[in-house]
Amino acid sequence: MLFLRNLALGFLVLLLGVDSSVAQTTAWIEAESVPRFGAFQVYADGSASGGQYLGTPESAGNLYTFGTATRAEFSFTIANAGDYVVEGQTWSPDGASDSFWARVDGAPAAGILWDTAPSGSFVTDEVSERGGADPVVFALAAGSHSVTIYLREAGTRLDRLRLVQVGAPPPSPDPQVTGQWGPVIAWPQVAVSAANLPDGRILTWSGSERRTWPTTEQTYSSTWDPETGAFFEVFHDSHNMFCAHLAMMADGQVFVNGGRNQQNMLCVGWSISMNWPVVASQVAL
Ligand SMILES: [Ca+2]
Ligand SMILES: [Ca+2]
Repeated sequence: MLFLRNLALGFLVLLLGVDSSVAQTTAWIEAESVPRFGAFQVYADGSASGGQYLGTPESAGNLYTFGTATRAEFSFTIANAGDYVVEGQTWSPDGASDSFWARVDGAPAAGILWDTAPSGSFVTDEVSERGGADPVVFALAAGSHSVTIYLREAGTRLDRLRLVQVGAPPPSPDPQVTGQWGPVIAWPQVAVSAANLPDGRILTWSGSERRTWPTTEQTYSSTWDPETGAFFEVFHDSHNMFCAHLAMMADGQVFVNGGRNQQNMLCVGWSISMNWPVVASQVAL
């Protein structure tokens, strides 16, 4: 297991940038700047963002059944798909001037009854639904979306709106913890066996040819240094180590037992001598 873990760590070196998902908040849109219809009017107020807000005179009356005649149309563009809330700055002067209707992308058909926060000044308040969610969360695709605010109670004031992404965006992976995939590496051979050497290099070898297998009694092997990306190749011409078994020895050498030979051999090498001396032969199969 230790060998396998070390081998995995040895390969987890690599580079490249990754996607980083960051919660998105759109810019505020001033209510006085969007297309308005019906009884909505622009009022001057030094405490409002931009010095103005959108409202209706009390003479406009209340609209306790949803209707579309008096409305203000906001348009937002978001780069990230995700869950969003609509954040507004509102002023609710009294208990009969503290609500709007709202819809996002024309839904729901009957409108959302948004009770705006009681206040004596402009405050931040997210679109909520009476008897329902507070705030209401909208699942939005990337792209353009409309938020439309409608008259419900005359005298309710709207300064500005924006979209705020909510929920936990996928965390950016920490390459120090998870590793990262890097570019494809042109390996010198089809690696049929591998060992993680004590100094961090990766030793691999093929059986017979580099990328084919005509059962010639030879082996192509190489080390790869993950710090430099450099390969060092050694060709061994008397022993095909395909399907051989390997073990890491206490002194850091790699011990290879067997392979494709009719007369199997024991090879040991690499850490010091950088070759594959045959140390013994086994009984013929
Ligand atoms: Ca009112
Ligand atoms: Ca404003």
